[in-house]
Order: sequence, then structure tokens, then C-alpha cells
Amino acid sequence: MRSRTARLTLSATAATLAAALGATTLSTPASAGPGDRKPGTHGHHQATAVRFATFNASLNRASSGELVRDLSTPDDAQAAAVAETIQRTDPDVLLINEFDYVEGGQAAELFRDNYLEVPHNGAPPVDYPYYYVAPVNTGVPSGLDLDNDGTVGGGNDAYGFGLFPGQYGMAVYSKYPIAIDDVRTFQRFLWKDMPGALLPDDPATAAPADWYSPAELDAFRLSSKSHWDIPIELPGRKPVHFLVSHPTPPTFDGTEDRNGTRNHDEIRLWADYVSGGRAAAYIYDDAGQHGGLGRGQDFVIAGDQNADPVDGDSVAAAIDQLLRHPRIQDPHPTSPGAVEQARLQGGANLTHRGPHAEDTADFADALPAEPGDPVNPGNLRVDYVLPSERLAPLGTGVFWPLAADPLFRLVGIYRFPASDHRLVWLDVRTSRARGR
Ligand SMILES: [Ca+2]
Ligand SMILES: [Ca+2]
Ligand SMILES: [Ca+2]
Ligand SMILES: [Ca+2]
Repeated sequence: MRSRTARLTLSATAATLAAALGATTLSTPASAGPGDRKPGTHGHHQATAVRFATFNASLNRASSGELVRDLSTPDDAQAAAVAETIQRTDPDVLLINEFDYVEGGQAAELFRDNYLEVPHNGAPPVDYPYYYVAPVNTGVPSGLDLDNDGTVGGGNDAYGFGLFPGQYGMAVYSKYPIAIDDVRTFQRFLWKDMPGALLPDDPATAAPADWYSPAELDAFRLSSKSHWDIPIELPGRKPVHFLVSHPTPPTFDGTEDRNGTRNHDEIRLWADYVSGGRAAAYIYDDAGQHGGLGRGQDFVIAGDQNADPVDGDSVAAAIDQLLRHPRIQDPHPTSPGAVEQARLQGGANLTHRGPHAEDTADFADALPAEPGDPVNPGNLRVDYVLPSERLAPLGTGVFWPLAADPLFRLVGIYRFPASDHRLVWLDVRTSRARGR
């Protein structure tokens, strides 16, 4: 099943050659912006650094077929701003969250061909010979009344919130080969099969953990989109497992907190997966294979986890399952734009305890003026690129320029030209250079 859903393609010879020769030799200091990495270094040096990135790009649309229509011409202003953001930061391995899944990889190929491989405002094209897309749970009807509103149907009763199958999906692009036969997907793993799952409780009844009926739990998938383990083949070293997901926002629910608890356990799946051994023994993939990563396997966890370490609505310590995991490093990427915007936007941001510099998303900030007004989260750190313990970080950052920077036009303010999230990147050293 897992390789049938995969799509792997090769593009121009030049791109393939560049990918084969490796990425860049620049070791960007932690404080530097991604723009410091000059174009043209690809393919001219030994591979010593690889840039991983995550970007919730809001390349989702309101109806099935709309994204393909938008990407079929080079005229979509939002897709162009997303593409230029990617070109300016030039990741080698990239997860895009909120990219509608279209069978056959049509949307992923159109975005690559009509946007990524086309220069924007002087930013050079970026070539990804490899990509991966697969089905997700968003918008797939469950046939069950999952939100307990008395009727069956609509986005809230889908396996993951969405208005059509594939909405808010994911896409991975890579300059390096993907070990396609070793990709594992966890789209259909059932929440009830996680030991100690935080199954939500219906507060109106005495029975515990009964928001979902036994029949619903027999069908309820943990992953709101999917969880993918995508091994990336880097030169001169064993594959790095790119572990990608997009846990549900911990909001849009009631006191039962069914989305908050699901968000926590979606994050937990990767924590247990990289623990491996007995901690991961319960995990099974869509091909029926059990277990997690071995101790000797390197990985990078990427995605919009919809959880800030201290602020916002997520279940307490949800993201700490990753940030404080003994096998995971937190490189603390920052940007100057996040600090500037938190100050300019004020409101909920002024109540935050986490550092503004680490925010990765520009959410609504207005404080409730009277009881009943919405409680807005303010800007949060929700997008992460987290390396395993043996990968050496060479640099990291969030693409969020200052307002005076000409590239600020790519991020802007609400309603944003590209996305309410910012691209997060991380450079890691490959284990050894060629020739050693
Ligand atoms: Ca319902
Ligand atoms: Ca109950
Ligand atoms: Ca904001
Ligand atoms: Ca904040």
C-alpha cells in the first residue's frame, strides 16, 4: 500500500546532477538569515550541510479541484508568494503543510513545474527532483457522528476536519532521493490502540473517556492528516528519516477538549516512535508493520504541531513530549520579524510567557472586550524542525523579515500574501564529507 500511494519523479538532468553532487558547504551561523546562502553553490562542493524546512503554506482551497485549477497557470499570486519564500530560503528537504492532496501527485507536480521552477522577483528557481504525497484523513467521511451534534456528515465528522478528501494535506519535496520502498505511513492507526491514550470524556455522563462510543473508537484514526516516515538518502551516510505530520489544532471543540487531547497524542506518536523498542511496539503502519525507529537511526521531525511550548490552547506540555525528549534536540530558531510583529500587534502577545522571537505563526491577537468575545491566541511557536541527537545543527531560523526588509512583502500582515505561518529551516551537518 505504502509504495502504491507514492509518486516519485525525475526532472531535468541538471537538477538531478546538482542533487547528486550535494547541497551547500556554507555553515550558516544560528543568527544568520537564510538569504546568506548564496545561489550557485549547489553542486560545486562536497556535501557537508543539508537544509531541512517546514512551511504551513495555506495551499489548501475551498473545494476539490480548485488547487489544481489555481496551479495550472503561473498566475496565482498566493502560490507565487509561497514559491518565492521557498526559493529565498532554498531548503534541500521541505515539508509543506496545508497542501491539498490530489491523486497522482497532480497538484504537487503543477506547483513544482509552474511555480518552484520559475523565478520570482529575481529569486532563482529551485529544483526538486523528488517529492512524496499520499492520502490523508482530512475530509474523508467517517460515517459517524464524531462531534456529537446529532447528525452525521460535514467537516467535523470526517476522520480529520476537512470539507473534501485531501483538503489540508501534505507534500514533501527533496533534492535528495527518497527511499520510496522504506516509506512508512500511519494514516489508519487507531487512537484506541495507543496505550494510555487521552481519549476525551463526555462531561455530561458519569462514564469516563466516553466522548466517542466503542463503535466510534473502533474506527477513529489518531492522525488528523497522516504521519509519514520518509527516509531521505543523503550522500555518504545512512538515510535521515523525515518524520512529518500536522496534528489537529487544539481548538474548535468544547470542554471535552477532543481536539486538544488528539493533538497531544498525535505529537506523542512521534515521541514514542523515536523512543523505539518497547515504547513503540504498539505502533503499526498502514502496511501492518509494527514498531518504531532503531537507536542508530537519525531523523528530523518536521511540521506544524499546533502546540506552543507555553502559550496557546494546547494540552499542557504537549510539545514538550518532543522538545524534552532525550533523543531530540531543540535548536530554538528565531526571527527578528516575530519580535517586531508581537510588539506592533500587541493584545494577546503581551500576555505571552514564551519568547516572541521563537513565534512561527501570526494568529489573531485581539483580547476579549467583553465576556463571550473570542479568546485569540496571539502569535505562537507551532512549526518545528527538530533533529535527532546525533545530527549536528549548523544553523536554524524562521523566515520572518522585519517590516523594513523588501522581503517582508512575502509574509506581510493579515490577510497574508502567502500564509499565516512562517517557514522554519534547519541546517544539519551530514555525518561525513565525501572521500573520507
Ligand atoms: Ca455530527
Ligand atoms: Ca463521561
Ligand atoms: Ca497576530
Ligand atoms: Ca508568542
